[in-house]
Amino acid sequence: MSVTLYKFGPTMGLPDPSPFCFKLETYLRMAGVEYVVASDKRKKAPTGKRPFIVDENGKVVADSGLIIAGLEAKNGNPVDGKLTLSERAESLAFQRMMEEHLYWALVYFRWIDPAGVKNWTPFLKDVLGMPGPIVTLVKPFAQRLVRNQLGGHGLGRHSPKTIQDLAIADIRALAHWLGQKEWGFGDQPTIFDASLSAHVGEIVSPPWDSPLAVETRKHRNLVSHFERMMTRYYPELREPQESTSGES
Ligand SMILES: N[C@@H](CCC(=O)N[C@@H](CS)C(=O)NCC(=O)O)C(=O)O
Repeated sequence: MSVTLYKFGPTMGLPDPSPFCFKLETYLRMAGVEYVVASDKRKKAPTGKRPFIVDENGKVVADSGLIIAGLEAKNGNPVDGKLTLSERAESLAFQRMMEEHLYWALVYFRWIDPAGVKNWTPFLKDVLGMPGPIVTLVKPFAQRLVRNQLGGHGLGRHSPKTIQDLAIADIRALAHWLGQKEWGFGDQPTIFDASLSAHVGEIVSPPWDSPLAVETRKHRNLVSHFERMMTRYYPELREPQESTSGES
């Protein structure tokens, strides 16, 4: 029996435009959890957010972190089991930084910043799973929701330059911490790496420049880490020559 994964869908050379869906799908592959991707783009989790899964028993579980924690516990911690408690604490702190702070700057530069919106709009058809004319109608509502979320979080109350500077501080911290390490902890990727590659991927992969992409591309170690993860876990999305690199 496999779990059913509800995400948005592949776009921009990534498995998903949401770093949370991207991270979770990477985890499923890392842990060898069998899954099928649901084709239903409308079904909602009780939280109203994606990703969510329907597990083997038909139970809906929402939130990438909770889903991963549940699967790790159930399957004997196949991915983070070797980390010390101190490493787990570090991993969690970085995930919180990416997912509760950097993520919101990413959202700002996609949905609110005028340059981002102009370039992001063509992808909304894939993201929302709606025909173009419906997307045109829905976009202002989606933007209002995002604006409210950013205001509620607090980041959206700052100037664009401050949002940019705050996010760049996160990116630099990640780059300095990763340094020349292949993976965040030890000789195998862990949940930290799934989250890092999802965030870096969402920043550098869109085919337009954002201040976050310009900064992130300066940190070759972050970009190489993302590329390593893609080659290892998403060979089907890489260029033909990269998918035969021998990593598995
Ligand atoms: N903490 C959640 C965050 C999920 C999340 O924010 N998903 C966004 C997409 S990146 C979403 O579904 N947004 C729709 C909405 O807010 O209505 C997780 O880790 O799964």
